[in-house]
Amino acid sequence: MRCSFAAVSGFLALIGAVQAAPKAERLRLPIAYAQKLAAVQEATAPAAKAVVQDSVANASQIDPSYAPTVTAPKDNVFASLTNDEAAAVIKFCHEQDSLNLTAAENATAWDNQITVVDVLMPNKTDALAYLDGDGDKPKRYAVVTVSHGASEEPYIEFIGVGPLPVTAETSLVDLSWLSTKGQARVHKYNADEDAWGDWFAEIASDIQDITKDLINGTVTGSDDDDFDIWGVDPLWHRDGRVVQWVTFWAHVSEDTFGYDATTLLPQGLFFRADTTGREKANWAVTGWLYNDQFFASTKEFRAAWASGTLKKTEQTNSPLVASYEDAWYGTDRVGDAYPDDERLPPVEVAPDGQRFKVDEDRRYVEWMDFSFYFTFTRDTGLRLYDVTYGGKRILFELGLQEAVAHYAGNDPVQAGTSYLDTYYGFGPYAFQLVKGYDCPAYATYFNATFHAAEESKTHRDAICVFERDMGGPIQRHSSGSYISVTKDIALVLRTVSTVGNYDYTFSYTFHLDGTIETKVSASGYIQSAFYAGNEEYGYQIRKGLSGSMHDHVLTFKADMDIGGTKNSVAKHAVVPVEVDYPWNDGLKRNTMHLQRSYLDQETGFNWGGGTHSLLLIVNKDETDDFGQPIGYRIMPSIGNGHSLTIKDSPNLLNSAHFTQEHVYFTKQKDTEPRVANAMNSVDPAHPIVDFGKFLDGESLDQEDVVVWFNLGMLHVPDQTDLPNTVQTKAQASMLISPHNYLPSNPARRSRQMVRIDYGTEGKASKLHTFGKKVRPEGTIDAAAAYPNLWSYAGDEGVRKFPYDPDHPFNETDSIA
Ligand SMILES: *[C@@H]1O[C@H](CO)[C@@H](O)[C@H](O)[C@H]1NC(C)=O
Ligand SMILES: *[C@@H]1O[C@H](CO)[C@@H](O)[C@H](O)[C@H]1NC(C)=O
Ligand SMILES: *[C@@H]1O[C@H](CO)[C@@H](O)[C@H](O)[C@H]1NC(C)=O
Ligand SMILES: *[C@@H]1O[C@H](CO)[C@@H](O)[C@H](O)[C@H]1NC(C)=O
Ligand SMILES: *[C@@H]1O[C@H](CO)[C@@H](O)[C@H](O)[C@H]1NC(C)=O
Ligand SMILES: *[C@@H]1O[C@H](CO)[C@@H](O)[C@H](O)[C@H]1NC(C)=O
Ligand SMILES: *[C@@H]1O[C@H](CO)[C@@H](O)[C@H](O)[C@H]1NC(C)=O
Ligand SMILES: [Cu+2]
Repeated sequence: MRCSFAAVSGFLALIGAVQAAPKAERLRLPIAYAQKLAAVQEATAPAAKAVVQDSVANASQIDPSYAPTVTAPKDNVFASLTNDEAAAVIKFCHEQDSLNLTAAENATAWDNQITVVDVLMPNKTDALAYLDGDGDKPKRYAVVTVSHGASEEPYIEFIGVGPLPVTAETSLVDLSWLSTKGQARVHKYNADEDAWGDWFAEIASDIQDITKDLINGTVTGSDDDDFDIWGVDPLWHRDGRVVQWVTFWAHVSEDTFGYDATTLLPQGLFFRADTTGREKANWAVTGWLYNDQFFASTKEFRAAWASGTLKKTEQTNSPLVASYEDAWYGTDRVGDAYPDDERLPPVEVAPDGQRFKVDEDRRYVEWMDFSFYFTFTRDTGLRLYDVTYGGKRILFELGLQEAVAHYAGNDPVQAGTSYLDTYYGFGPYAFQLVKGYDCPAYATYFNATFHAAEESKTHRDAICVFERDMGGPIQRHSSGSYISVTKDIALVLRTVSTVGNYDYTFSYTFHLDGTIETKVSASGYIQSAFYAGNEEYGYQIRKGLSGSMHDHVLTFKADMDIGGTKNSVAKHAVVPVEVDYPWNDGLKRNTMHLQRSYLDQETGFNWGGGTHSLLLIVNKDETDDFGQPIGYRIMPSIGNGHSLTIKDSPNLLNSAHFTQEHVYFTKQKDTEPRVANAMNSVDPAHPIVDFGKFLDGESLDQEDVVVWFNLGMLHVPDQTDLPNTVQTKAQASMLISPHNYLPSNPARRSRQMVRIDYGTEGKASKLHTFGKKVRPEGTIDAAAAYPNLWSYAGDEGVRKFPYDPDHPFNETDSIA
């Protein structure tokens, strides 16, 4: 029932309750927040009485150039290595005889070389001492990835270099403490990748007559080959042998419009290569597969083809098209135009400038009651540190850990494919964002730099941060006499990485109610399969083509600190029960209960079909007014958490034990900073980091809890995945949200609300605008909303060895 009197008096009662809010000491809650709340009450109280017009002088004049800066309270101790630091580290390594390095520029597979240089994140203990107290700034270290190719047993090793800057104190530092196997190195089973490529071309060249007949093209090792040959990742390890299945993919050349569509053009011809050891003489082709017919040698395959007993497939998957419009794998616009589509659609603008503060050098942002530092790494791209809300840390660290794409199929290449994408890295592929498309034109953009193969590469404007209107209210209520509504204004930090065929957009969104959303959306080209007998592994999406189904699992680390580092994991389950109440005359009632318990020790958790359990990171020692522990809830938002469908993957072995449940909770340890190592896929049986070893039954009772949550999607492509997957369906997100943490909804502090009183006269009687600018005066620059995209410039490279900062080396061919 809508009773206007009751609604109004309820509203006034609410104001009264807030004005009587307890003092900060009693709240035992974000003190800064409580203080600010008190201040806001003063500011808003008159508004609630009868302010019809703005209280801010000349408030309607807009200022699009407003862009406040701030000095971060501390240095960013998580910052990426600078170009100078990377150069100094590389030079230092070249001076160490023990490493026997060859300059990356000249190195072959049989030399030792530096592949990556990155910052070694400071231990949390040291970082907190600095951030929270008088502790010294943690010493800065680099982690150097060295590929030891100069032996029969090639390996990749991670070595620390520090402290930085390089001085006489600097030395090589053992990093075995970062490894669950006690050794920061893996056997480099793919050391001879380049040689394999040449050898595959020889194999294919030997059967040119057959490929011409079966798949209408040839490979001879020349630049205009019709096919690319590649296959499983990771490699298979069986009985001491290293085995890989590879297949033919049509090479899309300039003639065929140059689209990056190779993964849509599998040809259905496979061979098995045994590449054990480093001598080509010992490598062998041990099988061919075509149209579900297996042959144990090239000789047998040729004999079957020559004798005509080979059953040929009816299907083809040819890239050849008659005209531009026929390029079905092309992404350019085709088809009848939508009505009115030549006109401009609505566009996001920031009429009154930037409402958040940035310390550009320290990569630090303050918005409303939030603050955070961010950084960028080669392996995982964008990462957030020391995220505070109301002046208190809620997250020490938030960011991607690993991304798995696990395929399946009746052919060995699909069956054998389980990408661990940090091997390729999210940093190298975090390309420049397209202003006005990836992020609003008005966003604040940051460069992203990584150091690989002794070169520093900078992606211009690869990270964006912007405030946005989420397009609807965060709060509203209407009664018979008034309506109150608050805009959902949020801050977004975003980056996009195109790892091979897929484009992953990562967005961290901060909301006025204290919630942080972590979201990933996927687009790009699917990796498809040749359609032959594989209807159990996906849909046919075109002649000769299967949308090979697969799971995406993207694992994030959320090192939460709620009211300090001592936290517990509460599980509040809502369960159906039958209850006999004193008032029910002996007739038991079916109902539900909130059952409170704790997850006592390190564990994984699965939300199952419905989110009937609330998972909370709480602090038992910090309670609200009612004695309940303060906490933050972690809850799936889009999607419902994700885990790999395939159990005990024969491809991933010990390298991805973090993919079996939706979320894991472990006790924070300086020795367990990451769920995986970027080289886990090189030797999945013996990875540097096996997450399974993190789960060793330690107590989570008032300990420093780390949450590892999985976002993902089961991807069963259908025809609308052609030519590129659409993000509408391919996305997932997780919320971290205050739960018994604040005395009321803090979005109420926002001026971006309105209350409209209307009575019985059929018109508005009062407008409450709460001190914000209304009916703005000024000009919004339309051109600023539509930036000149000719400024899109791509990457910049700076060679690091030898290093001459004044003469940047500008090779941009290969950025990975
Ligand atoms: C309001 O702002 C405009 C533009 O900045 C300025 O010209 C004008 O003098 C201001 N008016 C007052 C009353 O401050
Ligand atoms: C690479 O080799 C060439 C030819 O030997 C030499 O001139 C050059 O200095 C080497 N580059 C580096 C960085 O050592
Ligand atoms: C150093 O590496 C080179 C190849 O770059 C190799 O020939 C040589 O044997 C290595 N030296 C030592 C001492 O391992
Ligand atoms: C085979 O390739 C040739 C060009 O090399 C092309 O003209 C022809 O259409 C192709 N056939 C099929 C079935 O794709
Ligand atoms: C971003 O990178 C470009 C290219 O290296 C450089 O010109 C520009 O100064 C960089 N911007 C900042 C803010 O560092
Ligand atoms: C970080 O912590 C690990 C494990 O306790 C320790 O071995 C390592 O020396 C620490 N690193 C630094 C730079 O203090
Ligand atoms: C790249 O470097 C070469 C050689 O130093 C120079 O001639 C050329 O102008 C540079 N190109 C750009 C785009 O800076
Ligand atoms: Cu997919």
